[in-house]
Amino acid sequence: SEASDDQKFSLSEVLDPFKLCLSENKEVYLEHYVAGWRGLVKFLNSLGSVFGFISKDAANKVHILVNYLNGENASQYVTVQSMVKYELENELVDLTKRGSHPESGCRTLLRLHRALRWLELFLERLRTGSEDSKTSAMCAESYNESLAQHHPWVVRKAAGMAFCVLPGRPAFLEVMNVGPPEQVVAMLGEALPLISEVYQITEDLYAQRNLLDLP
Ligand code: 1PZ
Repeated sequence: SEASDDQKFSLSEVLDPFKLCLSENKEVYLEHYVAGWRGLVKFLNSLGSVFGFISKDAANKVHILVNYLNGENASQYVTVQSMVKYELENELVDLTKRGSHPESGCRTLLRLHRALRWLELFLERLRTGSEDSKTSAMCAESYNESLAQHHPWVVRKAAGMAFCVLPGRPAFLEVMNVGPPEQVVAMLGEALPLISEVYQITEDLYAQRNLLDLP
């Protein structure tokens, strides 16, 4: 590749932030959560322009959250827990239908949160798959079990077509830029439980507050 080192994606750019996500009392730091997503967007871009419509949407959501992180109410956006509390108490969330807060932190993060479940399922399949297993099938199965349930037909159709052009497992592990396959597998094995925990904590919080269906 001709890309210089600082442009080249490495899997640790995604996994390290997710490792830093949890505070001592198990709150989710928004800054690290968003940094993990930045890494994912970069990775998706490195896979080619077919994924542009996906990475654009994710990048847009990352951008919305970064604006809150750097905005005048930044101190309310330190953790997902504090964000939820602040936005709900100040009626900054459209709860049942789209209204005056179409880009609340809560609804924006919910979209990434649902996609994180897809990621968890997909990376687990990638980790445990054999050399000749099809990443496109792993990707589609994970998608159908998670995100697809929240997407209209036209998005599911487009996603399905994008999955078809994914490279095989060896090439896929290669673009993650970690080293030999065993090393990628080890890194995934170490990071996946942490991603799961971040997912579960967010899921429980959203369920408790009745936010899982935000428009
Ligand atoms: C490695 C291959 C990557 C496959 C990615 C699998 C996910 C396919 C998702 C297709 C989403 C396409 C376009 C955007 C849809 C939006 O309508 C929804 C809902 O947001 P709203 O319209 O309510 O504002 N957006 C999402 O569901 C967020 C999707 C983020 C996908 C991120 C994928 C991360 C990939 C990481 C690569 C390892």
